Amino acid sequence: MKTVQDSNTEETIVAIIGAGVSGLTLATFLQKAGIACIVLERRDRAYIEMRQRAGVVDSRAVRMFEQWDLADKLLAGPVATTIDYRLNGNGRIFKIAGEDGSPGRFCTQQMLVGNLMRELIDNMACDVRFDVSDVVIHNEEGHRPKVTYLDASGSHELVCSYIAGCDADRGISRASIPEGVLTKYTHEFGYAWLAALVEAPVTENPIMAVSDHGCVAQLPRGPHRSRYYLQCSLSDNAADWTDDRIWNEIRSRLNDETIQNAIVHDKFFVPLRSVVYAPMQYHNLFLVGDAAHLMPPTSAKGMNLALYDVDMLSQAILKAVRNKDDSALKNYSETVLPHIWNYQDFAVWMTDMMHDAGDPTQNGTFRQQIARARLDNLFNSETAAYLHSEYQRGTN
Ligand code: RFL
Repeated sequence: MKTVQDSNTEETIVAIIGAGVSGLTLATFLQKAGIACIVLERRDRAYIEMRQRAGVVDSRAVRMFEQWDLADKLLAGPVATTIDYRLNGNGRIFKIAGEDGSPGRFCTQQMLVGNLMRELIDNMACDVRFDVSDVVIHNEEGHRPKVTYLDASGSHELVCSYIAGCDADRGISRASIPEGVLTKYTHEFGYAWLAALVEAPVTENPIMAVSDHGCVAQLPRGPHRSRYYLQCSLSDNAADWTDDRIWNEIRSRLNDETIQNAIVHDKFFVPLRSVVYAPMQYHNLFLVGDAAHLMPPTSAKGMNLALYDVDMLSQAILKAVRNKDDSALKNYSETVLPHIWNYQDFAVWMTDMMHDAGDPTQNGTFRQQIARARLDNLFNSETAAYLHSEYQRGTN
């Protein structure tokens, strides 16, 4: 698939920076379509296979994998189509409406990434290069793009037609774009989530709970594990949150003294913020996933939006390579951004509702009552419930 020009210079069609969920998915689609690509990743394979994050591939993304005939290879079984929205311990089960044959699937990001690696590297023999460093993008107008990097054997140069920046928020792709080209839009919510992976499954429905002591969520992470998220202060750190405190807060916020302590496998803090960079392209570099936008985990959409970008970019590259028509590539950013903003709106709506409705010391009792009215609406209005379901499915 690649042409070797000399020992250190090679040629490919798409250079992909980053072997996270977006880089691996893009490479899998391109490889399946017969378009040469090389993936450059700074970490080793074992590290990437261990990294735990998201849990649900939404209906829209499932449909995308089905269209590529990859859903059964990559994804696990159907996910719960219910959410237990609790207010001070009183639960109401929200049923996600309008499933149309492609329900969301349970698949932790770790499982998806592991399955993508097996398919891409072990079955399709795609060229994924781990442990690279000093990746530099050369993307000047009028020149063929190229990427230079180092590995244990020395320095290398990849000449290509397109570069996909799939290296997330702290990668080099977005940073390679000259100052003044991108606009950064950002919103800080003013609090953080403590994420704790525990050895206890979700017993009935995934839980999103509002309480006077702050928000708590329990989401499935396999048959024996779940991830709890607890609203906390931006200044908190791991030493403030012993395992005992985590379980006491869970019992208090869910108003359920029967919950037993279980092993806490890991815990980390996520500041809740929304970020969008626009445009998502510069000459022949295209930003994908977290390199272009960050979502608060309340929305459970970060990975799903990364998959949306991959869907749009892979189709645009196919059109450019197969039909010599680069119109979709030129419009990549304009095509993708309305969807991203739509889901940022959902994320802000969801985050404000789940946090304002609880602890009033954050935003006051007026916003608390408004947020509780929003929550009630999901159960009192079919229209509100349907819109919420569309967002959960990723289909609007
Ligand atoms: P990734 O998955 O972080 O992959 C980026 C890859 O780029 C590599 N890299 C480089 N490689 C070469 N050279 C460089 N200079 C490089 N710099 C970086 C990195 O090593 C890495 O392998 O980004 P990608 O592909 O854009 O995917 C985005 C998703 O990972 C992210 O949006 C989700 O994890 C967000 N997210 C969730 N999304 C959901 O859809 N549902 C969820 O329930 C959900 N929960 C979460 C989340 C993210 C969380 N954290 C840790 C921020 C829960 C949490 C706690």
